[in-house]
Order: sequence, then C-alpha cells, then structure tokens
Amino acid sequence: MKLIGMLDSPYVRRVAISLQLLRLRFEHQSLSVFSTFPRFQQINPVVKAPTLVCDDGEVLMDSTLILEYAEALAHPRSLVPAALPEFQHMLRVVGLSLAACEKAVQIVYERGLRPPEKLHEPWVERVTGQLLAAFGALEEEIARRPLAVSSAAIDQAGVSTAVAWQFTQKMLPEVVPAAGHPYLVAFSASAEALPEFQAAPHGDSTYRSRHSG
Ligand SMILES: N[C@@H](CCC(=O)N[C@@H](CS)C(=O)NCC(=O)O)C(=O)O
Repeated sequence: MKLIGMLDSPYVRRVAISLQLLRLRFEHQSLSVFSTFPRFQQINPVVKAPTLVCDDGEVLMDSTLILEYAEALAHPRSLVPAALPEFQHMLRVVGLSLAACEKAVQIVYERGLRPPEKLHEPWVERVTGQLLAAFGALEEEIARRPLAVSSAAIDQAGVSTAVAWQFTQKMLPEVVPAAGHPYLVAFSASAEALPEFQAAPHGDSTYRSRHSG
C-alpha cells in the first residue's frame, strides 16, 4: 500500500508512524496538496492528505479511517487498548489531539493562504482559544495519567498527542508556549526519540522502510 501526503501534515505523520508501529509495510509518496495539487488530484481527485492507496488500488482518505483500516490489517497487533476504560480514555486523548491539529492547521492556513488584508481577527482569536484549550486539557490528562512511551507500549493516544504537539511547535511555537506545557514537552521528547518517529520526521522528507533494499 502507498501513503500519499507530506510529513509536515500531522494527519499524514500519525498514519506513517502508526503503520510502522503496527509493523505494516508501506511506500510513501511525499506529495503536497498545494504545490503538487494536479499530481495529487490524479491519485485522489478530492486532494486530501493523507490518502492511502490500498494494494488492490482502492483509495482511502482521512487519517482516522485509514488507521481503522490499518488496525484491521494488523490484527491482533493494535494501538488501541482492548479494555473499555482504557479505550474510552484513549478516545478522549485522541479527540483532544485531533482538535488541536485541526485548530493549528486552521491558523496555519489562515496565515499562509489568506491575503493579510482579508485576515479575520475574531476568527483567529476563536481558533487560538480552542487550540490552547485542547493543549491545556492534554497537559492535564498527561499530568494525571501519564502516557506510555516506548515502541512496544505507545498507543494511538500517545502517537496522536506527540504528533499534534510537534506540528504545533514547528509551525506555531509562539501561539502555544512550550513553557506552559512541561508534561507535553517531556512526553514529546521521548516520543520523538523513538525509531518510528525518527523515520518519519515532521517536514518534507520521504519515509523509507528500514527493511527495504
Ligand atoms: N480529518 C482529516 C484532516 C486531513 C486534512 O485536513 N489534511 C490537510 C493537510 S494537513 C489537507 O488535506 N488539506 C487540503 C485540503 O483540505 O484541501 C484527517 O484526519 O485526515
């Protein structure tokens, strides 16, 4: 299967890291939804990153749906806790992480795509408040209930939290100050040191399997 999209997208990155942790082999094509729009369009006319081209050619999109497919492929290996209380907590943390990604991406798009004179400040303020609320809640969750952080034990809550934090710190460090989030900073440092994170760093690189020739 083939993962399409750049690793500067937190959604693409959570899939690239999760596929490795699930020990699923995949190729990666680092196409941009902006600078390589027409090439992306040929693969997925909707131009959403991530896109996953399955082995039979069927095209999936949306990171959460792609991860649902990956979980089914990898079974019984999983990044989703089996017990209901842990599953519920994972869903809360992933929800907060995805909300943080969404709000951070909205600010990045607002800044990068909209002409400065058309910037709507009340909207940016609203989204910034939501972004800070999501990371504030994540910080509290991690302080109260630490997330596992090893290749064997990290779950989808850990992957999504680490990816959301790294994306925001790379793109909007002044909006979400690291100093106010010590638990996230420490968790992120440990997660980013894992080989699966190092093989898919935030940015424009292409993931290559360590096992392919
Ligand atoms: N909910 C989606 C969000 C994906 C998303 O918005 N990706 C961005 C890149 S970070 C994208 O495709 N942007 C192009 C567009 O929406 O037109 C997911 O989890 O995959």
